[in-house]
Amino acid sequence: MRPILAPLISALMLLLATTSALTAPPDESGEADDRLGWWREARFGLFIHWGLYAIPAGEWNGKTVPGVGEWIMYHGKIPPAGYATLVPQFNPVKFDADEWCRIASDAGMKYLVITTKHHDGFCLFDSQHTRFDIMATPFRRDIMREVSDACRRHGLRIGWYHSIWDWSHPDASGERFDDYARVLKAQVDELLTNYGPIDIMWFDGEWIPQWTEEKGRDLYEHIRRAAPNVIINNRVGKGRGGMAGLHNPEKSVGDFGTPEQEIPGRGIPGYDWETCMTMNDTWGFRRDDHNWKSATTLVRQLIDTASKGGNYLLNVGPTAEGLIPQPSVARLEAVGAWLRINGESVYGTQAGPFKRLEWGRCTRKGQRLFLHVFDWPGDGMLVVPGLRNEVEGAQLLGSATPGNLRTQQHDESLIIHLPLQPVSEIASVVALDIVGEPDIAEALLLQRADGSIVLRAFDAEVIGFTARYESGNGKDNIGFWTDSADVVMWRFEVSRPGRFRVALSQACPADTAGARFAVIAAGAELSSTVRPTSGWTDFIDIDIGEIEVPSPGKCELRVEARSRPALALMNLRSVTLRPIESR
Ligand code: FHN
Repeated sequence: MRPILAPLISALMLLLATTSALTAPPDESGEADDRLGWWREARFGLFIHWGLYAIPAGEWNGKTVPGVGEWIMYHGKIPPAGYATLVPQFNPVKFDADEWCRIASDAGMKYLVITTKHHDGFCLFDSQHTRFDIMATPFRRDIMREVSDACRRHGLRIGWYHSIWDWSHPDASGERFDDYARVLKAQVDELLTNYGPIDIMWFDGEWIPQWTEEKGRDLYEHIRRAAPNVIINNRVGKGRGGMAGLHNPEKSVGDFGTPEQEIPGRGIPGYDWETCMTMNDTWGFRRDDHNWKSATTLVRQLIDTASKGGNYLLNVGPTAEGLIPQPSVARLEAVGAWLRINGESVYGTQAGPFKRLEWGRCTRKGQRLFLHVFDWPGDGMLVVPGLRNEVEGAQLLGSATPGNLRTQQHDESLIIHLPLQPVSEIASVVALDIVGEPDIAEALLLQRADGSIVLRAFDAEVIGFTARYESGNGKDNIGFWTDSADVVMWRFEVSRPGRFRVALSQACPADTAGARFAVIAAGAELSSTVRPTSGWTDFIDIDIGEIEVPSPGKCELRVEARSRPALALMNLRSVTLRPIESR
């Protein structure tokens, strides 16, 4: 609880931190590399959403409240006074921080990020700045204290999730938001000061209009000076780009990007990023959510993320008693079992050098490529397309018969002779040692036998920070095209020049359709407008006119916005050039 001196102590802490803010230099990239070193090595962490919302667990006054469990106050339109009735009920007698950390560590996780305060405003730690905290419950134990101590006992790095949006604080939504922002900063100071060295500050709820990039930058620099080694996500500012999950350092502050519930199709090349993912459909516990992803899906998502140079933050939502749900525990055990055999193919790796592998993914560690085979070749011949390097060796991780696998070069590809049975149905890993930097023949986009040229989203290059390739759930397209300055382009080879009809496969809900765009190729420009469809995955083909490609050779086609869309320009699945038979 709050002794009378508490506000004075916090004010002093705040003053000291602010003062130090005036003296320490801003961050230099070298320091960022030092700070992020362990995090880039780690690749895999545990996300924990826990709070009062675990008590109702998706139900209020006998009625099911739709949406994620931690949003029940909002979706259930529960007033703060009604929600506060949960405080005297919060008594997680089965909570055991050491058990949670053991589960995480056995799963192969290297760090943990837990909600210290979610949007509902309830603090799981003893704060001098609110009565709406754990010390007001029958439990009266500081969760952050117990979690941070247990993390250190189990060798886990410690991350604090903290929501900027606060549904309960009286100043967090009105004219006195700046007063609330001072409390927010003071609570961040408590979280950085009271629990020993902390490794990550993971902000969220930044999208509210009262929170600005300027406030985010101020908070980032405040933390940077108060705790130089703490890593801070891009949701401290407005970098999430309209929830697009992309990190755009030219426009926002933060040490890493935070795509959520999806793995960017090409990753976010050149930047640090972490995908956060639920195991079912909710972050906070819901007793009725049994839509669990399989262990195979979770392992392959971890691999997919690492193959694109990202971290994977996998979520659990503990119950009101303080238990991680058994389905989550079972999946984490399976992921840990896979990592005990194949961990070197994830930890400390970088993105692989291939644009696409039909049968799996690739991560890289220096001159060692880790080929994650999801689809085991029936004939035992694994074809690595375009790889021209000399090979020093190839081993199958976890194989009962260790030793080098036979490899051969064939037609600018490498063939690896595998045993007929995989080591793991989830993913078997071939560690391939190559000579020199990866030398991969880029598969040029070629004109088809019928003369057509089909430019697919996966093969596109994107210039910009919002538009990007997305796949899964009915998508195989360029999406999140919220910045009209972004350009989507293809490079391809024309062997039979002539005149072509140009068609786009596009999807765009009516409320944002209608923006103008242009297709530029071979010196010609065709203009058109985005047609409305029933949704982001309802694609239609639209004909936008004719172009002439006068001579054979390399060609480039660009799609550019010519007006600002209401939300996003379109989802673009492909551009097709069909030859017009000369009469
Ligand atoms: O609104 C929150 C949501 O409850 C959850 O915490 C996720 C996890 O990153 N973040 C916000 C939605 O983007």
